[in-house]
Amino acid sequence: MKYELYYWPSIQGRGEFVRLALEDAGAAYVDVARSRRKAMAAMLRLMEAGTVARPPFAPPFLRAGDMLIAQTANILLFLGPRIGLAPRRESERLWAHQLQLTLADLVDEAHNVHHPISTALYYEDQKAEARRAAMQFVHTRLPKFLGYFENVLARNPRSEWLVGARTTYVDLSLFQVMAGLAYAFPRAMARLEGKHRRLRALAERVAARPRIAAYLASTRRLPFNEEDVFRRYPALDVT
Ligand SMILES: N[C@@H](CCC(=O)N[C@@H](CS)C(=O)NCC(=O)O)C(=O)O
Repeated sequence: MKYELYYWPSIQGRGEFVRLALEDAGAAYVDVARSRRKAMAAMLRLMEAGTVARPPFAPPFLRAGDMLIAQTANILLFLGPRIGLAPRRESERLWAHQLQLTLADLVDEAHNVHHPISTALYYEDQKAEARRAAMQFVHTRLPKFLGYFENVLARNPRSEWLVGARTTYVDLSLFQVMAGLAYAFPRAMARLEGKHRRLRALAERVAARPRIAAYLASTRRLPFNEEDVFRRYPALDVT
């Protein structure tokens, strides 16, 4: 099976969670919008109701044979077992999905710090509100989410991964969230460092996995930037 990943070509964004799973598995895939001219138009067409029976609302989405699947956590729920990155038992699969959805909540909250009023406005049009949102996020929500995932790691009796005995797509996503947060909130993350020993160790183990290490060193891994979900605005890295 050759997968087609549809995502905006110039940012890591939410597409990166899918990309990391495909890369770690060594799966055959095409990053459509980065692969050829006019691919963006094809991607946008797929989102228009009327062209396909089940149009996605937003990227990322994945074409697998005749299926077109959107929503990051949903894509990973589908891909995980097919590429060897999901647990076998149903209860553990649901647990992995639950954790992935919680990570999606964290990603949304991190994004909404720079877009607290609306995604449809520029950051520059909502700077004052963004500063207020940053205070709440950095002091309350970020420690709560990270504490939760640290605790999940501490409670897994079977391994140092999040779910069961082996690496799953959720571990790869947690690595990506930690990398994004360290980029966007370097001071806040440095302050919290001592409290999340297991999270940091997990992120290091993921980064050292041979296919992930090769991917991170390649040109396929775009740098973080200020068009992306995680953005470095010093005014929002509050103390
Ligand atoms: N809940 C969706 C969110 C998808 C999403 O927000 N995609 C962004 C890029 S990362 C987008 O292009 N949104 C366009 C829009 O919301 O109009 C997911 O997790 O995949």
